[in-house]
Amino acid sequence: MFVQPPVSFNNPAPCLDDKQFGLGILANMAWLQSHGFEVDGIHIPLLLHHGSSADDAIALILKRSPMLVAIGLNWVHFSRGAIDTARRLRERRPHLPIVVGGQHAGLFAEEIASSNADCIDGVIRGEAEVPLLRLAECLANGQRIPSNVAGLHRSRSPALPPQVVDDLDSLPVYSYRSLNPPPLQADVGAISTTRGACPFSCAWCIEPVIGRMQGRSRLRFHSPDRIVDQIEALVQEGICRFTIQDNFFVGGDGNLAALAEALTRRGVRPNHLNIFAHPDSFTAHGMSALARCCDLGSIDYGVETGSTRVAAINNRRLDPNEVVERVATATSLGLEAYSWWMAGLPGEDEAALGETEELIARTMDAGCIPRWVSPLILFPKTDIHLHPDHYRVRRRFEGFADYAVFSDIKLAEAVMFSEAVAHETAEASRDGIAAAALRLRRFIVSNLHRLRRAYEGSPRVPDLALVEMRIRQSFM
Ligand code: B12
Repeated sequence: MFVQPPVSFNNPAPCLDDKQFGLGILANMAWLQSHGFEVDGIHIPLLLHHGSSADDAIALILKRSPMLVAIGLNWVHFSRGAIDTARRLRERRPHLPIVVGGQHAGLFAEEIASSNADCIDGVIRGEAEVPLLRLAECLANGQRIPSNVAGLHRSRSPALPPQVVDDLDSLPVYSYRSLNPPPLQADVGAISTTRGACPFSCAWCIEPVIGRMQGRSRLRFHSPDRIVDQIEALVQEGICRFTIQDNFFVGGDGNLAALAEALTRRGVRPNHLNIFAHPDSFTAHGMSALARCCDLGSIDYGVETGSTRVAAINNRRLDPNEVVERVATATSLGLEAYSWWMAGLPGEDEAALGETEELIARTMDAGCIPRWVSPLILFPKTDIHLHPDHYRVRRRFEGFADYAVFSDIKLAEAVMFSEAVAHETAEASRDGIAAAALRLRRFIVSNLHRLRRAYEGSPRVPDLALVEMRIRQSFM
């Protein structure tokens, strides 16, 4: 039994989205199923959303008499809910084996396993197919949880390193029908195209670290045909809008053109294909392949900052003129281009914020739609967290318990986000960082006329009212 826990049973309006179906859970379910195990999955936030109580959710899990419960803790904000779900299950069924897994759990595996030994049998660090299969086989044979499962941290015993399935394409395709209740948006699905460490080393990002921690030191890509297999399987489930939000962009034009070719060759035409990218990931070659292979293509660009000085401090390549040129190319090819920005980066002072505003304005003039401004969440094991003095940063959060504050904060409180800002820079206090995010969001709203002007007379005008509503909601 796989469980997507709530953010917290006491926080009905969490600061970050709680309705996602984690691809990691779906992948593990497909894997165990392909090895002959019966799998079931409960998405507690959706059950609560549809009116069930916490007790109903726990009772529903137990009613299925699972042999093993695996609770997903992939994102920071589910911290308290994951542990609380385990505790409620343990109170009702003391001998039921319970493990926790997912990316966030992996970051703090020892701490979680040792502080919650009363309700959790272990925490899986890393990719979980191999350890889960081993656990399922042992439990099915009437054995107890063995002490030598790859990646499984138990209180007091040292863990073996994670073990992964080497051939990525041999993993079975996953289904959005495996978790219940079904997703709120029935026609949208995310596609997993890569696993392993990101080759870039942006100082704030955990992705170079997390891939290695999960047991895969290099970034590995699914083949284009395997990605189309996954898309085809989801089309059968009624999904027609797809998003690729992982490190696919690292493969640049080559991988994008190969995917577009495979889709066209196999007669699979998504209504919408969305891809997350760095501004320099794709040239006109890759972008036109994307535009041709689906009804609507879109690219979400993580631009993050407009300051070349701040980008350099944080080991991120940035050429503002190139950013404008790339987003302009995207929109001229009929793609929707979106931009994402951050506040609170080391080195970000008044002048840098001004440069970010300038780049936001220039990209809007080119038709690129700002999606969001997020204060940096400083995660452990990132270069900034490891070397705060070098970046002139003060860390506010260290362990699992500190980061669990993300479970408590409500959406309305997160508007200022200050409690959850995990660091301070030499240039900005945590209130200053929250204020900087707000300033950039306000700047976007007061410059929406630029977008209207950019789309004047254009045959395909994006829903600018929706754009405005999203940004306005973030500070009202
Ligand atoms: C794609 C993605 C998303 C997609 C989600 C798509 C989806 N439906 O899952 C989107 C864009 C929506 C997203 C959003 C967010 N994300 Co995100 N995301 C990723 C990304 C790039 C890939 C994850 C992925 O799907 N991998 C493919 C699957 C198959 O692998 P996997 O997740 O590693 O899963 C394996 C193991 O972790 C484990 N596992 C996973 N789940 C479970 C569950 C159980 C029960 C068990 C036993 C094991 C297990 O087994 C899996 C298979 O081996 C990662 C970074 C990365 N490169 O991995 C960030 C990442 C996980 N996200 C991150 C963050 C912070 C967020 C946001 C909070 C951002 C924000 N500020 O809003 C939101 C919140 C998500 C939400 N719940 O709303 C952080 C997590 C850090 C943390 N400690 O919390 C990461 C590491 C990125 C980063 N650079 O900071 N994300």
